[in-house]
Amino acid sequence: MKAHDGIYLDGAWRPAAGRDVIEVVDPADEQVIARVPAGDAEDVDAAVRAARAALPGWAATPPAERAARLTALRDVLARRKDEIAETVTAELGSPPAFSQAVHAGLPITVAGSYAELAATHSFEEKVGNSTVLHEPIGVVAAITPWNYPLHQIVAKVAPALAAGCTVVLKPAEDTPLTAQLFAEAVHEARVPAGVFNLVTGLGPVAGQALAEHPGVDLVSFTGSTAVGRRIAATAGAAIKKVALELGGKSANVILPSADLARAVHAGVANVMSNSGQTCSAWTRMLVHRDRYDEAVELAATAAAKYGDRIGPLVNAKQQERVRSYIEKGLAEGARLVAGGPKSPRERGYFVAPTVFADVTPEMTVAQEEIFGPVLSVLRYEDEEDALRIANGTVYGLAGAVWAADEAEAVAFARRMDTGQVDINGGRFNPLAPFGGYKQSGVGRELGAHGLAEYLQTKSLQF
Ligand code: TXE
Repeated sequence: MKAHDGIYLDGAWRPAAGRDVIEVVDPADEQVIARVPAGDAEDVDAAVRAARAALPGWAATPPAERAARLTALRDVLARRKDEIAETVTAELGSPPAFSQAVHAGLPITVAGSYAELAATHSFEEKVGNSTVLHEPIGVVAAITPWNYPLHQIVAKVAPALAAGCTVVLKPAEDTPLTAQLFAEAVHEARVPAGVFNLVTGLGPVAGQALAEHPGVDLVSFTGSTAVGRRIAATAGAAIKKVALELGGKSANVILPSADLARAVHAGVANVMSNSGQTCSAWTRMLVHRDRYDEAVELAATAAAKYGDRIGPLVNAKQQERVRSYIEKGLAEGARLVAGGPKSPRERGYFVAPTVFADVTPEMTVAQEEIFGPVLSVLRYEDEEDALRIANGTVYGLAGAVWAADEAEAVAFARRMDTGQVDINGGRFNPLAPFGGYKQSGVGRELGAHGLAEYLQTKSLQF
């Protein structure tokens, strides 16, 4: 695959100071498909300097002009959609149709929503005898994961640019090619030099140097809870703002009145999509004991049908991690009704769509984020029990409630400790805030709430 052998710095591709390279692997066949530079602390420093130098000019650029650059960016992403989808499929392994619709499609919508918000948002408001200014927070460090390679980038960079911030992006080492395509798109959209910079590199080297850099005003991170905790601790000591989007263990609560088949099918599809590598995935299905056996049978049949339709996991480490969680589920007494620990193929990092029944709330597979195509089906006695189970993890990112009566589902959703709940299926809304309660994170992405993360307020008193 085509790749740049440099980093995107101050408006051009330049050689990296770091000598190491990252080998990009196609997870479907384990072949190396490209090599990109592994930037080091010196590269990060150069990128932060470029972002800092560009900050005053970009912050002072009228929002309408920032909106025009974001509209141009959206248009480039739309024009290069096929190429983006092919690149995501090559380095993440996702099926082509899913790459087209979601990996390449969603970022166009999100970039477009921020083009509109930049043009319409009030960056100034009157409060009594004061004028409150919403000013860019400054230089943003964006550290992103591989699971939705372009979406994760756009969900940070688009609001940052809309707000008037400048950015240094350190994408995941597994999916740097999509990040390079994004840098090309930013360049084509004529975003001024230094406003956006890309340093590909390893998490503990480039990522850490970026998160710790004194020239960064906000660290926006999406990834594991372990790394998020570390970034928050470092930023806390430096009194620096963070936005963290971490793991999840979301509950799909099927109330007794719900259309069971519909809820179970949607629940299985949600978990298997992107091979389970979705932080908001409804990995715990909660079913009333009277309908439990029927639900388990429906879920097992639905999962078996996925068979070959799901892609591999992103790398060998994730495959091994998911496999060991499946082993743990078996060891702790959960009943396997679909899939299992054995890889369905000789080559590639595949895991079979897996469903566990007789899962109890305290089991590891019901508590920890697995990040693979593994669904746990749990039984509840009554609504209070369902609520206790739904709220009984350290996470609170997303969830779902199903009921015959929408008001009944909403009443339950209000009592859930989680950042987003789909009512009877729900539909994606790029303007609705997304983010976690409890250990699922700090801050929100998307829409005006996402934009607010990149702004700070100043009051002028008259
Ligand atoms: O995450 P990491 P990994 C969860 C999911 C998954 C697990 C491990 O459960 O199984 O995390 O995935 C950068 N300083 N999620 O190992 O390491 C890294 O280079 C600064 C949930 O891939 O957290 C990458 O760019 N940065 C999730 C990013 O952090 C560091 C998405 C994420 O990688 C760093 C992905 C350091 N010391 C994984 N170490 C979600 N919330 O959507 C690594 N990085």
